Amino acid sequence: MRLTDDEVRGYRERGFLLVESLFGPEEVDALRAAFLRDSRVPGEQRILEDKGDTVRAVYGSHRRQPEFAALVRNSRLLEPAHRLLGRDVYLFQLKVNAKPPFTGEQWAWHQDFLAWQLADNLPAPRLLNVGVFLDDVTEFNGPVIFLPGSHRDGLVGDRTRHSTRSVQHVDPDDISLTPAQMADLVNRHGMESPKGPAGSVVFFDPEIVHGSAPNMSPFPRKLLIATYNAVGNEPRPTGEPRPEYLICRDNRPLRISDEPLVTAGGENR
Ligand code: HL5
Ligand code: SIN
Ligand code: MN
Repeated sequence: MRLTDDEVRGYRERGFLLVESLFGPEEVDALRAAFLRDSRVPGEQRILEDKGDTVRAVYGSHRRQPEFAALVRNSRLLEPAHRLLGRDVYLFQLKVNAKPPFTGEQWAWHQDFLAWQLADNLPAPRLLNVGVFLDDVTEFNGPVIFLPGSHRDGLVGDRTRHSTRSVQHVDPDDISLTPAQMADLVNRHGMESPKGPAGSVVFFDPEIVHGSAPNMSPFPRKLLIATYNAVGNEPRPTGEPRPEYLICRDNRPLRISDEPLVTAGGENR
């Protein structure tokens, strides 16, 4: 999957790039089945919504489900990662934000790199997020909203306001931008929410300001986010590093492998 020069330019300027229907319906079915299986595995990697007992997010599914292990090496993700980061990359984090119908809560306005700088002492924002839509994303089911170009402001505001020495997952609520900051940012950058059928992919920058509203629709909005880090930009934790399911320690460069996602997990698992 080669990005065109125009697409690369668009990504650099705007901080995100939507490519519709990069994965086909059978591949999406396989990924959804793998997520369903994985969301039943109890453990710390599974985050529940505050109210009720629906799943908010699951981390590190590539460690348990072969479909996700295959996905992170697929050329449709890895080629753009090589192109946009300009060097060897490894998988830094993989999560699925589940946004279930009716109960999926908001993801507060934030910049990812702040979380990783505070919690993991990550040196530089040399990462790429790849969001894979596991459901159709519409205006109704809580699409991610981006502030185009906001990544070029760098980290916004006073980071000493936050003291995230979390050993667990950092919820965007913990590092959220203030209403005053958001009013100014939206005034300067505007807002845009990429939408499209399941199987579409949105590439986005670790410093772009983003967030999403609750899902009050009857439709799920499962979003997988694979985050690649440039080899050489590993976290330098001062204390105990965060658990492996959150922040991968295996920094060996990923090599492209287009093993089919559909058969990767076997038929009847
Ligand atoms: N939950 C992530 C982590 O690493 C951080 C958030 O969207 C990414 C801000 O704990
Ligand atoms: C995130 O930034 O990880 C959450 C975005 C979302 O799932 O809406
Ligand atoms: Mn985020």
